[in-house]
Amino acid sequence: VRNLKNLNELLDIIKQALQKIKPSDRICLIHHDDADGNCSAALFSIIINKITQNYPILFPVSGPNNISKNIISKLKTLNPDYVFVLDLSIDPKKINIFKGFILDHHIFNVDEKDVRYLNPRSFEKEDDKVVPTSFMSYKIIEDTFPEEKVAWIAGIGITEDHRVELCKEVFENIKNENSELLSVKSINQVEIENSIFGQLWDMVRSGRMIRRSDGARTAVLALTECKNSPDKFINGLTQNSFAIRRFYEKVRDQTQNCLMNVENTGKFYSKKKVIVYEIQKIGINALTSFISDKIRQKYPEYIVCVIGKDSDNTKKKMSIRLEQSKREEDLVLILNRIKENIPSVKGGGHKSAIGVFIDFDDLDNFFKLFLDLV
Ligand SMILES: [Mn+2]
Repeated sequence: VRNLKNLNELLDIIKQALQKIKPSDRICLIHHDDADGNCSAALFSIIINKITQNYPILFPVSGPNNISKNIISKLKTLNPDYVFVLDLSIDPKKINIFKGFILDHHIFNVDEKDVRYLNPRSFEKEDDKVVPTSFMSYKIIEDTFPEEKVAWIAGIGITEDHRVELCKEVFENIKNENSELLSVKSINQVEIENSIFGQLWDMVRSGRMIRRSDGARTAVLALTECKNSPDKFINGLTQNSFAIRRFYEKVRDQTQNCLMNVENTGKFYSKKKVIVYEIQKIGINALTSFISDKIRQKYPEYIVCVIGKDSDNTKKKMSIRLEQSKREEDLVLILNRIKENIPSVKGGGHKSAIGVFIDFDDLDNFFKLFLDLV
């Protein structure tokens, strides 16, 4: 973590690091498998291809603790010249045998002295003003290779991370580069989610939902393949985007029933405006997070809690969402208060979106406290 003054300084450090890459260098990218991480990986793939004429080798992972021994040993075998990590708050020590950096925007717990870990939170303390990784990746490509019209890729990651207003300039660029994609009256989170960018977000995350890390990799390859023609991505007209289009349709079809059930089987707490909904397991990953986003879009006045159905019934995964323009609560603050009272509760996230892991037996207590704190 460096003592950075502002975003420009952070971006300059990355640009300088990228300038050292030689055309013959081999590069690996470890990235978060959500839409922000996938879009960041696609943007870096485009940058690296410009420099080396080759694409990096991709390692999508589902979280900072999921960089397995298997991945590290694969990296050792590949022996790349650089390893770059995107959108994950991992300890730089884990990859210190390689040259490279970690570009992240999550709340971090990393050795303060390690200069290879770059995070805008080191100079920006206000959560709402912390930019997503795909925004930073885009700023680098915009400065270094302005001929690449790839604002639309960054727009997808920014939409997922709820930073549309903060990163308005990217959507202004999309208007200029691909006017057919943006017909919204004003650029704000709700309108963008309801535009084609809502569908693009679903397409990019459908990869990991159907095929886990292989699917996330397919999403990155599809974005990279279609960098100059988002219409090809949307319609699945290249090899990888064709696969993504099929994953997307599968997710759409399989979640439809689930979403129609909310009105009948969800618990609506009308005084506090909270919905609690438990889903049945269907063979899709990251389902609670997807379903909770969808319910939030349908009931923006409500705080939405979605409980997943696990194979063993001792632990539960939950996704909780709220619409920032309608609700004042800070879900991270609420979660921290609950953690003080119920030790089995784990998880974290952003003000408007958290993931929670909890012992099944503590579930009732959790919601008693949660409703009190709302
Ligand atoms: Mn992110």
